[in-house]
Amino acid sequence: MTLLDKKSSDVELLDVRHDWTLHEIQELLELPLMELLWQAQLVHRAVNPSYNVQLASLLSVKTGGCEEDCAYCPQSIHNSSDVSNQPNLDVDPVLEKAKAAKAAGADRFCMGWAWREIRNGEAFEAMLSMVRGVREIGLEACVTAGMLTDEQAFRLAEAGLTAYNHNLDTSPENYEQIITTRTFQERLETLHRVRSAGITICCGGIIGMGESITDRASLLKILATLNPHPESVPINALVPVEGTPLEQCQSVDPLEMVRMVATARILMPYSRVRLSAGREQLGREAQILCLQAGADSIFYGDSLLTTSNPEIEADRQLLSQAGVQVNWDF
Ligand code: SAM
Ligand code: DTB
Ligand code: SF4
Repeated sequence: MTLLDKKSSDVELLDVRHDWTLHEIQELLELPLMELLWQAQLVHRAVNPSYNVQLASLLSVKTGGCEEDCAYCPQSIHNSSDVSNQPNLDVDPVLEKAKAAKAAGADRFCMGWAWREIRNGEAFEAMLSMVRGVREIGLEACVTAGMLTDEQAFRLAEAGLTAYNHNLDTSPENYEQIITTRTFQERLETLHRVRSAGITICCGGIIGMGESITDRASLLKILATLNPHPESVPINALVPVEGTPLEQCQSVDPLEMVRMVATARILMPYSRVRLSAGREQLGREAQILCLQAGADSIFYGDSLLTTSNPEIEADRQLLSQAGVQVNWDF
């Protein structure tokens, strides 16, 4: 038996908890870095001994003009960023992008709509066609489009949707500093609807918005006490965009991202922890530390929704230098 096999056979020994306390989580976040990294590594190697990294490509299908007032978001009508309300992309060009993402090695195709909530009608029917098309191409499909009804969740599940992204963004205590047009409770209810329809949940948050360490612990506590844990947990570093109330926020210290990723890995051993927005500010070494500490997914492709992401070629080099395993099947 190789050392790696031995590690993977340890998987059953991992205790998956849903009763984490705020105090325990804050203690993890504040551990001496070496100790935190060691604990995260033990979990990460047990569940993912080959360091398999999932590649998720993102496309904004409906950009700008959103009624919500999220303070970080350039797509909100309440903010004066240089992002205008664009018409929805049609089904065919979206599926062309999905094919290109597949050809570049992506595993998942995530589509975003800058909406407060999904409304029935032509745009929703197109969303269902996009989901079916992405699945036929052989990719996992993820949608992020705000709140939805039970029936809409059911129809998305029927179309084959793999995951629905709906972030909590920050702690319940800090929430009203960031968003006032939708409550934290509404977010939890959306997650419940998605889960009840049998769709996996992609849910995480953002750091670097002026929150305290206790706020970060509190956000992680809500995620880690969901039962089951969200299957994907995106950890975003704020991309401060001109025209948003958070444009002046200082970039987060890359080691804060490492700490957040490592703690998420310990709390939610089997979830995909996605190193999400803000990778351009991180640098190669910090990203590699994040991969070592437990990140097992990245957004892959030259753009996020309205902002840029590292170039595909740079990411290929990064993943190869890190020595992680990627499902290139081209
Ligand atoms: N409108 C939908 C919603 O809010 O659920 C979907 C799109 S929204 C842009 C998806 C997520 O992107 C947000 O919840 C937030 O976590 C993240 N995001 C948006 N702008 C960001 C920024 N400037 N920096 C980091 N993350 C950001
Ligand atoms: C997530 O947590 N981050 C992604 C995805 N889910 C939808 C979006 C990041 C957006 C960054 C700002 C922009 O490009 O507009
Ligand atoms: Fe709208 Fe989503 Fe941006 Fe908030 S994060 S303003 S809901 S697009």
